[in-house]
Amino acid sequence: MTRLGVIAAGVWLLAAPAWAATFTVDSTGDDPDASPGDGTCATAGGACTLRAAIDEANAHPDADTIAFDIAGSGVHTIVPAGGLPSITAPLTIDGFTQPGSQPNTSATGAIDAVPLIEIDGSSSIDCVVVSNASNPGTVTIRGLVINRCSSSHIDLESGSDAVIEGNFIGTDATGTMALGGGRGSACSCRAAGSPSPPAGRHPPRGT
Ligand SMILES: [Ca+2]
Repeated sequence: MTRLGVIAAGVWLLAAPAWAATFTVDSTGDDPDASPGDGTCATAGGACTLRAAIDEANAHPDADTIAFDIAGSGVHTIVPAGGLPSITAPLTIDGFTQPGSQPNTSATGAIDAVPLIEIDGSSSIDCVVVSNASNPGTVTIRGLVINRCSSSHIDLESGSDAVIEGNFIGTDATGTMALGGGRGSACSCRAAGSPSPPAGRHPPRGT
């Protein structure tokens, strides 16, 4: 290899993306990961729950993905006990990866998105909390139905970098029925610096 080639290879190694993982949720359960940081999403029982996937992703500073492949048709509902772990590292949670789910394809008019992963926050205060200021990188939350959370459906802590797209927030999975939560508003998302969740309905948006 020429000297230039060696230099180029060295630059490539420095610029190569860090190892990123995909953790695939296969259970609507709520158990934590048995061993965060071992690179495998697995509860003590061997399942990969959303809680376990976030545990594992948080233990891994690279930009991971949480996908879904839960057996059975229809909407799959996850009911976290006491709220999910805050997301503290770059991460994409993509509910549209669940088989049968799809993002919205209609630019105008009727919404045809099919979200099949629901987070029922009846037992949560803040349902999804993004707090990755100390691990810079984007957190993307897409393709989820999030409802019934007593405070914020999505809480973006100070310094966090997030993309929120194609979710049904504060409604059922059809996007047509308000299910409450979010301090009484149909949708409640709190961004960094805002003293309280902005009230009002935010129409679901598919992408
Ligand atoms: Ca693990």
